[in-house]
Amino acid sequence: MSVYDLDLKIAELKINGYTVFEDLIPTDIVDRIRAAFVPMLEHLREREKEIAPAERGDIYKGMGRQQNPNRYTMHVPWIPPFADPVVYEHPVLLAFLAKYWGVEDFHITCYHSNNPYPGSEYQRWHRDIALLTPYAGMSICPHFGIKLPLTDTTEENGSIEVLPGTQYLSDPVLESQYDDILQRGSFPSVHRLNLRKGSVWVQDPRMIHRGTPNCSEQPRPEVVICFSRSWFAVRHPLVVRPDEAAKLSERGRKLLERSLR
Ligand SMILES: O=C(O)CCC(=O)C(=O)O
Ligand SMILES: [Fe+2]
Repeated sequence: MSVYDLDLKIAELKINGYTVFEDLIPTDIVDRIRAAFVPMLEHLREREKEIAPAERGDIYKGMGRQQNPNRYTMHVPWIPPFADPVVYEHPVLLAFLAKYWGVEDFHITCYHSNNPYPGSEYQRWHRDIALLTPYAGMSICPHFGIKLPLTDTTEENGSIEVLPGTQYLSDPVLESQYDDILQRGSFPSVHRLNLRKGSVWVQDPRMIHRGTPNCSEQPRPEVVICFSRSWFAVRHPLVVRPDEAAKLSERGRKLLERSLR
């Protein structure tokens, strides 16, 4: 395994609003997740012919929606091969989060995915979280998406586009205007995250970003495991079934203690 400079990675996350751990997960594990994931996503796609305001369906068969044309969100059930401790208990990721937050008692709170298909379009520029503190950018974020693309992400297949540094921008007047402002103004730091399969990236959900058109012939699935401080509430909390809970390691049980039913 490559060695990562965690202090430097934390500085990247703090300054840019994201950081990438290249080649963190063996690609055969990513392929195994993808092989089970895409059929479930296809099932959802067959069902979700219309753009829907809310996610629906059975979590084990494909709970999600068509969010924008040919772009699907889907919750991921906490079962193998999707829930793999090689990913969610990765020592580098856990050490990184413990170092960033200065505590060990953070939790896994959701498991979700973003999946542009051929024919998807630009999303609006957005954050994934409401402005937490208007007029005051908090230096520490209590909630992160740990994101694992299930394929290489490229200009062709709709890699995400980011505007680094905006995680601290806290002007409520600007919140509804990013699309217009970014189209008309000059923002040279805008760029795409083109990642090799096996890379994991950490996203500060406050950083402004958007999905882009997938012009390839294949879907571009990406799963996201949310890690949160113990006091941070999420909208769609993860549920871990008792039979899966019984298989957890001691660390896994602590990470998932809010989700055990
Ligand atoms: O993965 C992508 O293409 C971006 C999706 C996204 O930002 C969202 O749906 O909130
Ligand atoms: Fe987003």
